Amino acid sequence: MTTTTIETTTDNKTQFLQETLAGLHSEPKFMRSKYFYDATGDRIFQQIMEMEEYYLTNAEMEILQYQANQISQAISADGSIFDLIELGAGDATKSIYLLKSLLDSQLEFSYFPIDISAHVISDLEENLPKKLPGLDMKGLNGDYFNMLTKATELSSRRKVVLFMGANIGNMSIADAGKFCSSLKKLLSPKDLLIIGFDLKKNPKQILSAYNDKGGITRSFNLNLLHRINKELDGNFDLNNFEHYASYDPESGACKSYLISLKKQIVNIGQNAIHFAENEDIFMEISQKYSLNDIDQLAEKTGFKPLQRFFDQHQYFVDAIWK
Ligand code: AVJ
Repeated sequence: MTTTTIETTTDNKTQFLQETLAGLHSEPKFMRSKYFYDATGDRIFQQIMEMEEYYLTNAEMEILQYQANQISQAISADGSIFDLIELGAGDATKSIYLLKSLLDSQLEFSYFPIDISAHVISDLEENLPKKLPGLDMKGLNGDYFNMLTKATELSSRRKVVLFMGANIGNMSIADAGKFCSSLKKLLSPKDLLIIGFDLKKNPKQILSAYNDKGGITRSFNLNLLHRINKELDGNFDLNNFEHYASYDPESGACKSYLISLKKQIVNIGQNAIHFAENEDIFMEISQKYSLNDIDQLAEKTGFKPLQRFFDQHQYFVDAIWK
């Protein structure tokens, strides 16, 4: 079933425009962080993952490197035939360890990586089969739920859903609850969810991961303005906006903003957006969890926590829910 076609939702651009305008006409203003990932955004995110301050990647990498076999055993406990569906697959550097272990265990599965970035999906389709001979895969480009529904149409085997990389962190706790409930409704009782959370820890460590000295996170945020200029005929002056990150240890919410440095009007096509001096655009949440928060999320969304896997510092956890 290895193919090179990419399933893309139509009207991506119309949706990008509508969601952007809706956010910028709201009070307070916001943008959707899923739009960070154009080709440039993908590249900057790679740089973020290599930053000294961004501890998340190494932590989850360590989990996959050393515990892939245990995770693989947990997956196959209910049978050796299944589909592995990965939400927000990225470059799959972490999942490769798990995929290797599953292939080595002679399990019968297809891999469906889903990503919002078309570029990411075409790279995966090009490179993964070379790295993992014998892997049966099909990449799906689009929103999680559209593509998850598509994957369930393509196959009716038991599903193992991978949602790693702390991607759940890009939702508020309330939205994460809605997301997990909807996901649970799409799944059958034997299906599994493997979900990665960044854990609450020293607030300074968290804040510096999103406010790095080199200004990479700053350019990651500003790149969305650049993307709007390019793709939606906008005229943001990037010099007139400043990156601001905050972390609240009580709620675990790490948030980033762009602050308008002056009163200004920005045009997006025919639409005029007014900014007051020091007005903020909420760009992204990276929610941090305690172990208790995680169990509560599972419980209120109908999942049963089965197992969890930590890195040596307990910065991060990959939890298996049924
Ligand atoms: C890809 C959502 C896990 O929130 O840590 C990194 C994205 N944004 N630095 C995160 C991100 C700024 C990242 N996730």
